[in-house]
Amino acid sequence: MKIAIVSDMHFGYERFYEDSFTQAEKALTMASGMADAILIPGDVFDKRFPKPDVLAKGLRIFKSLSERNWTAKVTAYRNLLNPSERNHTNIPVVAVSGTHERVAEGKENALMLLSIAGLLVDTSESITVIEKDGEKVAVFGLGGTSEERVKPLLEKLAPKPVSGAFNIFMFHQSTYELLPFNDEFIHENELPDGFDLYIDGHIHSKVERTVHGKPFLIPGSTVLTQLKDGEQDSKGFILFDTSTHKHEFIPIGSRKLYVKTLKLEGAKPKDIEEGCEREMESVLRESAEKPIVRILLEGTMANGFTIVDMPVRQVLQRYAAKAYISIDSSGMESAELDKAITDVRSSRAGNRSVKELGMNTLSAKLKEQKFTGGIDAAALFNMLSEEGAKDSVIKKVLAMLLDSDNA
Ligand SMILES: [Mn+2]
Repeated sequence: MKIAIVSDMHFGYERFYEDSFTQAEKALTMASGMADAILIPGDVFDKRFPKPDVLAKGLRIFKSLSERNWTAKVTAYRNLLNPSERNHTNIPVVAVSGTHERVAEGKENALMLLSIAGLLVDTSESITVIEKDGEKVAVFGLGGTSEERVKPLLEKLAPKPVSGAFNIFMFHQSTYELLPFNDEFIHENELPDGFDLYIDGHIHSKVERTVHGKPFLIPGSTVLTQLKDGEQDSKGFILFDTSTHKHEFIPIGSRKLYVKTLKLEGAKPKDIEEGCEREMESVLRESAEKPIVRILLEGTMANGFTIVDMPVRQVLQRYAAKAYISIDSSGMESAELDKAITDVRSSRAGNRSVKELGMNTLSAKLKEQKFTGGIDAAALFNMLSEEGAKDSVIKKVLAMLLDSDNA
């Protein structure tokens, strides 16, 4: 059987709202033409409570997917936490919920809506068997959950391969080996043993590894969510063949990302503007579709200029219609800014600015209250903030304020 793995579609993702639907639809349509079954390891929806517009668009995409001519069928389903739960379709589109769909325990999530509508089988904490021409593929699913729940849940569910089937373990978590900075993440050798293939979601870029000597595959998201170097390749899905145990990545031709680093020394605002324009023009020459561009500014500003003088807004406005452009100026240093930071840090300057701030706030508040008493804000502030200001002083000031109110 040929299995397509399509993950992390994030329907309704705000930054690239349309892409979240069109690119997922492209992946699912291509996958349905190449595979006997489609497996989805989580995050179909971007938000826990998707808006009706997002739900409707998602329903339409899965509705047309369900109407394709599927020869493979789901022939068995068993929910291990809730034995009375059943599947609502035999269409071989099988998913688990992701961390973005997670709701309180015992509540129904957005993915379940697709399942109840009979458009896919939700195999979270369940086993689903797909059959075609006598060949069986069993999918054990674990929905995305908080890291500390993974191991106890696996102990409770005790996932076991189904005999006579090609067994897949599908989940939606980080593993310690992929992100080795959090010891709570499950280690790959703690994943249940005895499966023929491990499929994971959650990670938005493609991963190809082995677990217990078997392939461990993550296709990555179908929509771009991280505008960083290394994300310039097209998004896509994985096609796995259960007879050869081989897989390939199928790119979908997603919207292109360009990450450009602009190195500048002693730069004036004009240099930055011209540099950004040069990069933008070269990107726009080679991209047919509105591209995603991230420009990283690195280096130093000319003397007398700070980050505030950078013409970032002008460049963003000029290209807003032609590209999804963002500029990261955190790599720029300026002598002026360094001096300003030193000034703020020195206690004398720091005290003075805090006092000024306090006085301005008091003055604004008094104006707001239409205070017209015969004392100015500065004098009042000094009386109140005087070291060891006594209750009697505060009472006097209050009385004065009340008097002026009554006047
Ligand atoms: Mn995700």
